[in-house]
Amino acid sequence: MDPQLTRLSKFLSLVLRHDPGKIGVALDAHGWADVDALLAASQRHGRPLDRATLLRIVAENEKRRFALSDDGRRIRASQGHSVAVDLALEPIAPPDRLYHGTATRSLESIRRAGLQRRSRQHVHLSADRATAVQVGRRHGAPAVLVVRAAAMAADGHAFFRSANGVWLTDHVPPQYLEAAEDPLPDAP
Ligand code: HQG
Repeated sequence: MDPQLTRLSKFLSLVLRHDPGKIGVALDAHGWADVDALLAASQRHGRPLDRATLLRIVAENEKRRFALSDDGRRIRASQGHSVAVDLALEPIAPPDRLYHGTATRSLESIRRAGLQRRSRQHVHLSADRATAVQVGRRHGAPAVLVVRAAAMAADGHAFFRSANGVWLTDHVPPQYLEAAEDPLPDAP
């Protein structure tokens, strides 16, 4: 994505996941914002965003972070919220194993307390290891934790998959974490 679109995409993540009040936009209970209201509020706050640009961001965002409603009148972030929204996702059976990327310095605490949501609404997991490495790298020297997801589900923990393929759950107790893999080299 070109740098200008990336900047606007980050701005949209901020508004639609964390701080809609920053530009005076309202999210409904399921996290949807009215597109017209969002465009107007963005303009008012010095972010020139028109409908065509918004549609490009939705279409071209490499993680497909945003979704439009079927009628195209509302938009929401598909995951990653810190504000309380109910994405109304149906629980689904996870694969046997899921992956979580984190910083090596967090491993000890995670071993003790399990994976916590922290500031977000869910713990975020991925179906593949490579994605987890990228996620972990955002926090420092990355490490990948392997989650025994099917065993968790069998014990009654609910799993969800966001519209852009991120696996979500409330908490991963430590007993479902496999031994951490070696810290990964910093190079890709
Ligand atoms: C860590 C990005 C110590 C957890 C990604 C993580 C993802 C603990 C950090 C999405 C802990 C929270 C979310 C414990 C959890 N002790 N540390 N007990 N439990 N943590 O950013 O999963 O690019 O809120 O390991 O791709 O890194 O924004 O979560 O390191 O899908 O679309 O606490 O954000 O997506 O960090 O990332 P975050 P995350 P986007």
